[in-house]
Amino acid sequence: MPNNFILPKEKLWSRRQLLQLGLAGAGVTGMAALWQTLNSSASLPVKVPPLAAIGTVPAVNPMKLLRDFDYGTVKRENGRTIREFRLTAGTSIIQLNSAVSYNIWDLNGRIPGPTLRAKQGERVRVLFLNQAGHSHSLHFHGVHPAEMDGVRPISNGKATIYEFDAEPYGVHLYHCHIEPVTRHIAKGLYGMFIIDPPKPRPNADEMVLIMGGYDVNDDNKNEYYAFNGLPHFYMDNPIRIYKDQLIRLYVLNIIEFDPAVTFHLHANFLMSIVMG
Ligand SMILES: [Cu+2]
Repeated sequence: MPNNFILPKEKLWSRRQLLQLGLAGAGVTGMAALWQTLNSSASLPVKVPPLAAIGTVPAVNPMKLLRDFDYGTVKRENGRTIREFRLTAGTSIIQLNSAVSYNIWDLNGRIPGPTLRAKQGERVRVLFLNQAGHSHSLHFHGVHPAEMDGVRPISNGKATIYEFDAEPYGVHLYHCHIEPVTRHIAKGLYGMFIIDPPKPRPNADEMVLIMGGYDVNDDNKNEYYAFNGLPHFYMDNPIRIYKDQLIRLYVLNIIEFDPAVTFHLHANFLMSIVMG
């Protein structure tokens, strides 16, 4: 199995960058643990197959991304809950197969970017640092003020804050909005943004499946297609689940250059909830 992130980078926010955003020294009151506490009444615990069961794979890989949710950090400001995320755009080389590597733009060293997760009505704050050598931005689908639409370019080396209320609940997308948008998305600057409903859904083994494409010869056609960043990964590494347990798939199609694709599951019963 090749290392699919040949140039992994630990992107750290310096105190200087946080000072620029006026955020140095802000107190963190909790993270995923608080989220779990808030949702502790959902229902029975869910069993998830251990990652070790899939053998030797890179540190960042589609199997890990499958059940990886970024709940950010929770802060209280002026009596209001703020859920804060940090996203850094960078560059990496991804090994698409044994013969083809491809220069990508990544978010927090991965493709797709982190699956951000908030609850409807919370205040969402996204700190965006661009270290990808080109102007980029983050545009969130959903409802937010025009000035938070993420169309304004953020130059290389600069940072900005996007802040808005998490509305409405459902499965959303975020991506870079710099022209040509198709190219900026196809090279990796995208991710899923889940807003959970006020009343939690029943506990389930939840998984993220993001469909993407790679146009490696710049002909505006995709040569490779992937779930969660890497072509054919799940063909060689089947997704394991437990019998008689509710499964919830969050599915997103971010394939550029193709008008439509389908998602087909080989199973007897599937309930589909189409969002946006
Ligand atoms: Cu971009």
